[in-house]
Amino acid sequence: SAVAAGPARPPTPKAAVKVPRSIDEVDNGKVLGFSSELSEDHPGFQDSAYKQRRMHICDLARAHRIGEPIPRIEYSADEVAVWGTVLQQLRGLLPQHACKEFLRCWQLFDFRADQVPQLEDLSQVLQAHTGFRIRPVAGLLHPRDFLNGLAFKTFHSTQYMRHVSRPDYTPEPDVVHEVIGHVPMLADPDFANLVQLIGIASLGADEKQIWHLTKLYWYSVEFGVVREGDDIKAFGAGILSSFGELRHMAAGGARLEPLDVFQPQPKMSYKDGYQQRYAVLDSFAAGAEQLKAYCATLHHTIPLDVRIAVGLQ
Ligand code: TIH
Ligand code: FE2
Repeated sequence: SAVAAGPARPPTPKAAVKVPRSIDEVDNGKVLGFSSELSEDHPGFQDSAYKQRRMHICDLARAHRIGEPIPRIEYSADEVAVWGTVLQQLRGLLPQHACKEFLRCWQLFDFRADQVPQLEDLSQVLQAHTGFRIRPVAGLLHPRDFLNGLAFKTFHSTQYMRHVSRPDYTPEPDVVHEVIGHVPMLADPDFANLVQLIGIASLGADEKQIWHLTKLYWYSVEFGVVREGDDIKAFGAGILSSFGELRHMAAGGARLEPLDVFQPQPKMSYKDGYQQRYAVLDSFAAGAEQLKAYCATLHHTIPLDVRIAVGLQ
């Protein structure tokens, strides 16, 4: 065997992994970063009014309970202006650089430059098309909870706006990223299936598997690109929601490497700016098959009631 020889030792008992039985058992409170406390290199670090505004929106997310409508945010004129700027810039780039599934679903949403879409309304559209719903969250959620949510077709989403000084790129998820990057893709049934599959694979996964799944999610759902004929198109939300990143991709600013879900994935970071490498899928369907094949190798037992709840036979 390839395992290094060592003194025989009984395996260390693993802490039991708690498998949520419904979305109510998925905690949206373990936020690891980018909540209302910003690090020094964040574009809004010096802006106390901005930090206060985020605190307010984060408090609303923390108070939200499943089954209640997502609170509507009255975005300020400045926040609407940031949204409008990003939308207008992206409108000039997406038709050429976004994948066809994205462009098809984009038409379901009537985004306007003078109004930031409300998560509650988007959640209703998604529920009608793919059964996905949105749940507000105060910042970057713990990976296990985030992935577990996907199993129950629940997408945890931030609701605050990126800082006005950097409409082109933010190091973190924000409402623009969620609404433009993720929401249209989640209206596509095949994509939504794939995303739920990553979530199902995370139920009962050990820490190592959670980490691998987090990276697979990052290199596909966040930063994946796909071949369309001779072209490379974006489907990753982190590319679709940032006109800086999208230009970087369009200019060939990053290496392209095929996604191999069975291989260890490169390091991922929220702090290193534009990606230096994008993982390429030959087709959406092929990528989905690969991910499914990987998920099938994770032999952990999902209790029967949970299997039924997420629609597994
Ligand atoms: N960089 C993206 C944007 O500016 O829209 C947001 C993020 C995507 C993934 C991680 S952070
Ligand atoms: Fe994201």
